Amino acid sequence: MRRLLITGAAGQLGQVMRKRLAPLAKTIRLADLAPLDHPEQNEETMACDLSDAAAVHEMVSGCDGIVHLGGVSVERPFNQIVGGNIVGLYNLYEAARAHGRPRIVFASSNHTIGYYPQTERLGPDAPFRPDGLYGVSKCFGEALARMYFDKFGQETALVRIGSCAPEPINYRMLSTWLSHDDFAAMVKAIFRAPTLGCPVIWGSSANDAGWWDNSHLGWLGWKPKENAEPYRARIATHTPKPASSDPMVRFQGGGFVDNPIFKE
Ligand code: NAI
Ligand code: 15L
Repeated sequence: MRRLLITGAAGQLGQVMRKRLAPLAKTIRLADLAPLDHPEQNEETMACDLSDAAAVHEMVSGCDGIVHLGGVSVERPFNQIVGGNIVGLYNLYEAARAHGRPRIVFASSNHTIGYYPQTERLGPDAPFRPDGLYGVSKCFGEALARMYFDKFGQETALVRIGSCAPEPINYRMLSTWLSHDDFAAMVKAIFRAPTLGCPVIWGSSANDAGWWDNSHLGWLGWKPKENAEPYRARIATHTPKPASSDPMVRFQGGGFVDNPIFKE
């Protein structure tokens, strides 16, 4: 690619991915509402609020691919979620439609299905069971992406990320962990694929205790390499085992199911 856009580039995953994805494009365009670190030689930065349609059009213009990490990433009052995750998604897809339909990696979330019990194994067609307004906003994003694919051929990978972190630090993450390297390898495979469509991709490493079935993705050529299991002993040493009634060991979305509907 000539130019790859990473939104939410100032965030946790943005900071990790900007270096790992550098080989994908001559120029990496980093965009965020929050201040961005000084750009490297292969990078350019752009301040952009996703809720501002004109700014989003400018951000997307000239890009051949988009890794969309921007937006509210945890449970918040609805009026805080709506700008980035609802209006922002619409702005992004309208801008992509106007600028040659660059392939999009959409950072969706396990919180689209958070109310499933941890005893269930899920494939890509499991109905949504969001565990809060944040999860609902990601369901909206997935539905919007799907509609733009069916109507306009806009390709998107709907990546339902579990817990993308340097290492798993609690019992739930033995199932949900996605290593940074596995995430970067997935994104590279998504951009390498000759055709993509609009698949759901479960964003987890090859965890022995995983809940999600990616067997529909043989064509993608992505095989996660890491596994949370070797961290089990360390977690057992440092973390008391939660009671069987604790949402952290009952629901796939963990503690998010306990969130109230936050008000401003
Ligand atoms: P983060 O909260 O650290 O980063 C999100 C970034 O988006 C922030 O830098 C923020 O300034 C920016 N942002 C928020 N509202 C914006 C707006 N209106 N306009 C422009 N930028 C805005 O989140 P993190 O952990 O880096 O996650 C990245 C993406 O991946 C998020 O969309 C999140 O929902 C998703 N995700 C992350 C998971 C994880 O384990 N880190 C798990 C599941 C999904
Ligand atoms: C998410 O969707 C959040 O963005 C992230 O901060 C974690 O809470 C993650 O899910 C998780 O479920 O561990």
